[in-house]
Amino acid sequence: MKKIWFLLLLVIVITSTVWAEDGYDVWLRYRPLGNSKLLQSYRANATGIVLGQTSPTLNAAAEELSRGLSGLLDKEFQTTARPVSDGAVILLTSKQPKIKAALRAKLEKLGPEGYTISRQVVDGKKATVIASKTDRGVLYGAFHFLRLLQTEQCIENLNIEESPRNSLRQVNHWDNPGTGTAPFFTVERGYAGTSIFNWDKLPELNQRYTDYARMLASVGINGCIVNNVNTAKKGLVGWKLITEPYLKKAVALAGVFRQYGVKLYVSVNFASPMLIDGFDTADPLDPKVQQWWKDKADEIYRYIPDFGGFLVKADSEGEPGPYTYGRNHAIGANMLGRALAPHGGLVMWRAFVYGHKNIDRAMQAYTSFKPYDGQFEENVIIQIKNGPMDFQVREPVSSLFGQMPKTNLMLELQITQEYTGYSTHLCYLIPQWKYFFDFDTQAKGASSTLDKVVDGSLHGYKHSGIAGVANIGSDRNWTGHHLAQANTYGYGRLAWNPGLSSEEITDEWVKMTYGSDPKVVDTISKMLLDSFQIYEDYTSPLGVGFMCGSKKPHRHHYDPDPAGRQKKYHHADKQGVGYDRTKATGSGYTMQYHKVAADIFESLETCPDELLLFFHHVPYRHRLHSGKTVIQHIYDTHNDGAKRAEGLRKSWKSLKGKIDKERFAHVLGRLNKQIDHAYLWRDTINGYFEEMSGIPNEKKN
Ligand code: GCW
Repeated sequence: MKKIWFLLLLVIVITSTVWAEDGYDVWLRYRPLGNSKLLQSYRANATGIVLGQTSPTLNAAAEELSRGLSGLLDKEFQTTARPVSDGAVILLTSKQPKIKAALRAKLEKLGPEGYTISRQVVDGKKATVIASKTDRGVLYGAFHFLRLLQTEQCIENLNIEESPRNSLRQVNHWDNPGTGTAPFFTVERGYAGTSIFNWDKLPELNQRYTDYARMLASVGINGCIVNNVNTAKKGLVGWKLITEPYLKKAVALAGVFRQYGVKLYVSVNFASPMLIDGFDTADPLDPKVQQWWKDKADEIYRYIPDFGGFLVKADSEGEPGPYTYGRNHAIGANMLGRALAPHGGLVMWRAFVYGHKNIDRAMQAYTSFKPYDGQFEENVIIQIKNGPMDFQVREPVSSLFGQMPKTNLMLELQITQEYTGYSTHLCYLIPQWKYFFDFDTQAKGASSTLDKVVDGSLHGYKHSGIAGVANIGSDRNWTGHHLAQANTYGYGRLAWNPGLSSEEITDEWVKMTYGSDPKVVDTISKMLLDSFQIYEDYTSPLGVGFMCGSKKPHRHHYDPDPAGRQKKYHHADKQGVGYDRTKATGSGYTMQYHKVAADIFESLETCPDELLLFFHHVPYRHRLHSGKTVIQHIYDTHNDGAKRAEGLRKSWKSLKGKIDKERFAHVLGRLNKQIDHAYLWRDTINGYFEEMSGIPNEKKN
């Protein structure tokens, strides 16, 4: 009897370990599907995996399929080289000699990362063919195929053609390499533990690297910048990554990434010749310095032949740059570009440059870069944050987009929630990013939307794309908040195709991560889709931005501190609030946009409510388009926003029993904290404005 109990206990322990929902598997959970009718169809239409060629990446694709199909369909899957049986899933590239001419032509057209998934008769058997010009494309196709099953779609008549809109789809880690303990391994603005890159132990690898690469590939990310753009601040040693001991370590990481189609890049310090080799200058026009970078590039490529290139923060927030030598950004960036060019490497040079105390910060990226449009090397890309300030919950799109027709540009988004509630608040950022993509820069007349600038089609850029500052850390669930995984997922999906809607992406992610029960899907989707507006409402509506603190006792960029931000940012006084950026009476930032957009922002009549206080200083009783006064809008949004945060918790609680205990409890804990903090925000902001304006809130809270 005792033995039976013991065995039973063992079974329980084993199964609960196998199915422990700790979030590690993110959206690649591959749990058995519950829908028996679909399961039947899937089992008939996915019977085995056929891979006639091999390569590390193709093997990874086959392994992923086998892992995914075994899990989802709850049966063993084998990969064979042949023969094809009914229901086979065949992986092939254009290198396969027997491939049909029409398919080869189609794959050529879809480019190096495109793929097709189609039902075909092969050797007299009905099969699903996942094909691409390259191994990488096949891997993306395999993930796509799995996604179809995870989201319970019919796979009987597939005829899919896909290729990414953006060629560069990168994650930027603000991770601080180091050896030993703190302050190393930290992640600047990271809220999910320490860095996943353990430079102490590398080149020793661990499973987490592979699983991270799988995660990136599953959403089509093809570049990873592994260290912080701040490379030498406060004892940081990121600048050392291009020295021999670290390059030897990086080789191992690059190998894991390569298998999954992800290129490794590093952030470099502009003064590297001084830091690494004791030079007395880093002047980009000094031939010794130029030669140093060329030699350095040669050395790096000896270690990593497909190294991606450099990301650079120069002349910004204390990072060194060409200004020290009286040189401009083009001269600085081009020196690095020339060093990398023979190897096919790229330079992503950031436009996050400000520092003039007397010039509106919003204007400075444009003034620092616009004059040099057309002067950058063709392997240099200017990487611009979405807005002119700094990842605020609401900002207009940076004026620089659409103003650099002759220079490769990239968009930088922030996945990590520096200004949007850390990993405590639920703030789903896809709607925010969609708002940016849809902005019409008017660079070539109407319909010159940001997504077309960024994908390179508007100006015919040679290189362009998107970078997202990662929210990944060593926490078991990668992102701290389980639901923040949706931002990582959505970022990748949007980088691949900015035309996807928030709803489509949300639906996919929820089904893949929490299953397809309609109540679960509807509830979590709604929570996610509402969360951005809710966060904006109880923090900083009307585009006012920077209501958060920067000094103790306030947690940096997290707690409310409107008083601390008055002078530089929101300019609230007894009469009104907002930063006047008009040409007529303010800083004139509006004039950095093309005329149609400039006119819209310049005029109080046409400036959209959500950006009003970004562009205008208005009296508290100014009426919004909604008919409300500004002051009452501030009171109401904060009040309603905090209450709606409580609504998020109510929705989540309604899923009790429908979601595994671990994730249910974890998210509930975060929501509890979010609500308390939302009320703190409400009370601080409303109290501040009530005192400042002397106008009481018409409504009781
Ligand atoms: O938003 C600010 C952040 C810094 C960051 C900087 C940047 C990496 O507070 O932490 O530094 O922007 O983007 O360079």
